[in-house]
Amino acid sequence: MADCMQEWPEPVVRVQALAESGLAAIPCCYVKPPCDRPAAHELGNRASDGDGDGDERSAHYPSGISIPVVDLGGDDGDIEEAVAAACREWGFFQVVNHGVQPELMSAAREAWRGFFRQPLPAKQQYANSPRTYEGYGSRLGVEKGAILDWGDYYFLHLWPETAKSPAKYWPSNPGDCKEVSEEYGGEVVRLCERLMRVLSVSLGLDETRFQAAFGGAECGACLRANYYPRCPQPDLTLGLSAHSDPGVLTVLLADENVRGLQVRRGDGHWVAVQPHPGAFIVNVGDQIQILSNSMYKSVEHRVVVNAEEERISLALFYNPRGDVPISPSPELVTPERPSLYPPMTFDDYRVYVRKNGPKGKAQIEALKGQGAITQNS
Ligand SMILES: O=C(O)CCC(=O)C(=O)O
Repeated sequence: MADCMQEWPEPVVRVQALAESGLAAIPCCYVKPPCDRPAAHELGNRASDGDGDGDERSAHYPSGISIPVVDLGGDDGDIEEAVAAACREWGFFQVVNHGVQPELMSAAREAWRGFFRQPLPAKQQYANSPRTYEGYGSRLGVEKGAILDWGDYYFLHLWPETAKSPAKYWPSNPGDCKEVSEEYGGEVVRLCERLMRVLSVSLGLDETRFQAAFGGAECGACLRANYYPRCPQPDLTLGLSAHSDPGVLTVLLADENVRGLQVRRGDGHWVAVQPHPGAFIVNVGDQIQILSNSMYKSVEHRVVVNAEEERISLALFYNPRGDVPISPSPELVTPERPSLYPPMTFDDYRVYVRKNGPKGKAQIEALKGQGAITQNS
């Protein structure tokens, strides 16, 4: 792996520590250029009260639109149709009746909330490096002088067993953090496997096609617990810059009380996601865009922060096996729709993305019609 991935290019500052120091103005390394800042009307932070009366919407959803909710308890044909429509129109959808117990979802969220609530020294022992990202982190990408995001995170490999992060990377506090995260990860991986079948069929392919192309039972899963502290100037920064996810699918457990996730529409406008109570938010990653030959596209998303409340989210990234070359599925390549992407492995793609940090969709777009990415790219 390239040398610049051994260490962070600048001393790492914990955003939570900055926020808790009570500063009134954020340091300039968090101030985004005006074109990347959220608009004032996008900064309302309360999630739905769940009564469905839409009162929360009127203030923050100027166009009254929202990402689709798919009921996985319904008929297979209806589910495939709804997922296909959501992938074509949004690249994002929420799922309900997904089979993961609400108690397990809450336990996972609370375990990670418990981790971030510890004093700084207890967390610092897990400080991560850009070599594997495993552990406690506060930046993505190794570009010196980059404008940073207003958030800390914890990153771990969950699956397969052979790739699981070694014991030293798992927090010992809260005491149940590892056990709960593993159980939660196992359930969400099962959900991803089901969604793989739905996605395959929705594109007219055999139901096993996607899973097989991404490495069968050797597909990987990683967990990122995101922690966005209160921010005194939320209009100047972002909790997480615009990016698409490099892997196959992301299953997000959003904060039950505080909103922040926004999805970019085709017209360039950002739409705030209102998490549906008990749902997971699912989005298509770059590898599905590649395998589907751009029939389904990964979509840019970002996180806005706020001055009143901290926010936590758990993102489970479902990824291909690292060493399998991935390219458009032959069934989806035609003379009218030639193959858009060269074969590349996820291991190579991930190094490329990690080196550069969140860059909207620039990374996947840069691949179109080019030679394969190598670790030196
Ligand atoms: O915190 C969120 O709502 C989104 C997190 C996300 O996009 C990510 O972890 O890649």
